[in-house]
Amino acid sequence: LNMIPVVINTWPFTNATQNAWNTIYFKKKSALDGVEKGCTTCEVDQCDGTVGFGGSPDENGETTLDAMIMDGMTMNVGAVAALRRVKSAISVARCVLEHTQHTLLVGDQATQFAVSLGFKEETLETGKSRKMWQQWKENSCQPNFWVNVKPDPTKFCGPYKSDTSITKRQEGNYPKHRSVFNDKNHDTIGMVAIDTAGRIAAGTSTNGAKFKIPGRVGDSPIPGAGAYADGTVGAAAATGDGDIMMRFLPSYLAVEEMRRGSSPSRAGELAIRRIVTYYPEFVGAIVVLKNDGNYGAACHGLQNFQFSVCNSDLGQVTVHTVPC
Ligand code: SD4
Repeated sequence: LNMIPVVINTWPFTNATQNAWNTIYFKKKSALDGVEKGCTTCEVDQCDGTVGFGGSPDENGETTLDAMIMDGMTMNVGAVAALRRVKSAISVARCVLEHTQHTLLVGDQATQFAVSLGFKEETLETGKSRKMWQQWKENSCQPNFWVNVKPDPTKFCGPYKSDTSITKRQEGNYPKHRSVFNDKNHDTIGMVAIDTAGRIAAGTSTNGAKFKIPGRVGDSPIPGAGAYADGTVGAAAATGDGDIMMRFLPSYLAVEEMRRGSSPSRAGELAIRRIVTYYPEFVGAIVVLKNDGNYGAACHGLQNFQFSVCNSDLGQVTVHTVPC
C-alpha cells in the first residue's frame, strides 16, 4: 500500500492539493514545503473568497489574514494573526517558524516583520470585498458578532442576546450560540501532509469571519485549534466556527485521541463531539491524518463535508464526502 506520501486538505480545494502533492511527490520536497505551497495556492486563488485577500471584510471593510504552519518533527510552529496588507500569510507564518524563536506574530507588527523580510505591502481590498462591505453597511438588518449591547437599528437587527443567567451547567442548559458560519461562510484551508521521508506537517490559511469585529482572530493561527502535528502520532486541521473551536482545541484533541489508539475518523468524531456537547449548533469540520498515512474526517452542522486527498494509491487528487 502506498499510503505515504499523502496530502489532505479541507474542502474541494483541489488545486491546493495538487500543488502540495507536486511539491512533495514530484519535487521530493518536505511536508512543510508542501503545506506552504498548498495553502499559498488557495491564497492566490482566493479559494471560495474565504482564503487570501479580498474576502471577509471586517466591520471597517478591511481584510486581515490568519495562518499557521507546524512542523510535526520539531514541534516548531510559525503563525500570523490579523495580518494586514500582506497577501501571503502562510509564507509569513513559515518565516516566523524558520527565522524566529517566536510562534505567533499579530497585526501591524506582523506586517512590519513581513516587510522587513521583503514581503510586499499592498491593500487586501478588492472591488468585490468593498462592495460586500458597503452592502453590509447599508443594509440595516445584517448579522454581526456583538452580544449584549444596546441594539442600533440603523446598524443591524439587534445584537445577539447571550444567556448570562446560566450559573450551573446541566444537560440541555448550555449557552446558546448563534453561528454565523454556514455552507457558504467557513472555508478555511487546513492542510496536513506526510512527505516521502515520513515527515509530517500541518497548516492553515484564512481571512476569518465576515464582518468580524476588527482585531478578531480565529482558531486558524492557534496551535492545537486550527491545526496540530506531532510526528510520533499524526496531524489534524480544522475549519468552521473558529470562535467556538478555539475554546476546545479540536486539532490537538484529535491527535491526542489517536495517541490513545483511536482511528483518524474516530479521533475526528471525538474532537467534534466534544464541541457539540457544549454548543449543539456548532458548525465545523476536521481532517485527521495518522503518521502511517491513514486518514479520516468528521463534521457537524453541515449536510456533509468534502475534503481533498492525494496519495499514490488514489493516483490523483480525490474529493471525499463525509456525512455530518
Ligand atoms: C475562523 N475557522 O476564522 C475560521 C473560519 C473558517 O472559512 O473556517 N472560515 O473562524
